[in-house]
Amino acid sequence: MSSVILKLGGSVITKKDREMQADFKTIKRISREIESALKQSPDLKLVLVHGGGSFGHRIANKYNIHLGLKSRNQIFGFTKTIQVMRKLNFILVEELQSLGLPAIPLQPSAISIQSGGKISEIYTKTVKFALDMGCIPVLWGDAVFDEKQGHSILSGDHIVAFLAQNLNVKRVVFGTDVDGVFDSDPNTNRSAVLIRSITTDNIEKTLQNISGSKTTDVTGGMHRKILEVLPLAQKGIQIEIINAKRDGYILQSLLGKQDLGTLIFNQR
Ligand code: IP8
Repeated sequence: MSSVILKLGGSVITKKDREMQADFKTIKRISREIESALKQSPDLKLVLVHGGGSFGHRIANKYNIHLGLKSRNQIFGFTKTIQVMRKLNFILVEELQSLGLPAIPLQPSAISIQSGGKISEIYTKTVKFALDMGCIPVLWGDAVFDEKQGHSILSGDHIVAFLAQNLNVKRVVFGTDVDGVFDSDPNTNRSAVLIRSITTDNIEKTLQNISGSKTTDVTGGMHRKILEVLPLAQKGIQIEIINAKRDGYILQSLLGKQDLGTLIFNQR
């Protein structure tokens, strides 16, 4: 049985414009949708990964954690970034567990090492054990030790890409706060059109039209997300980008519906 990785964007589960505020309403709704999907499809093996939103990004940015350790005061910022991410994760895991779901937090900074901002290692054995036992492993974008630069940021998207390559995964769903990938910026262009499917053949052309995220985001936006998942799509893993702010989309997506946002897949 293959697993599905669901990434919950930081902009979905936090109020991105307010420092360290979780979006409790959305977290509750999404947790219920996950519960409902697992009831209807009990064999579904689910891995959750979430982003930093207004918890991790601001503090990581303030202390330049992504640029590596250059001065002593960054050490506190490094530990603080890890702590605020644990707080956000705690809120999500508490909510899932309150519904009886066996969600288990697997702290990325404790099981990963990077080198120059790129993953050297994530100890995936723990994730596999958790899945085999019937748990829902929950990981998140985190500040991590880096063998070249002391510390760096491991984004949730990088975790997703790594896990998808190292576990038996057929589908990856990105729950974001937009409907999918547009042919131009929908915030500035009212006639922007949602691209329903991107194949590995037309991906480069599509990328030329997408700009990075505008809010404080030390790990980039949609552009980077697509580049990130390209090797996965090339390996035959189906990627879906959906709007997790829309009621029922996470549920429908987990149950296999594929026309909710943008689909990225290998045509060959
Ligand atoms: O929001 C980054 O994770 P992302 C998390 O998935 C931190 O890019 C700590 C900034």
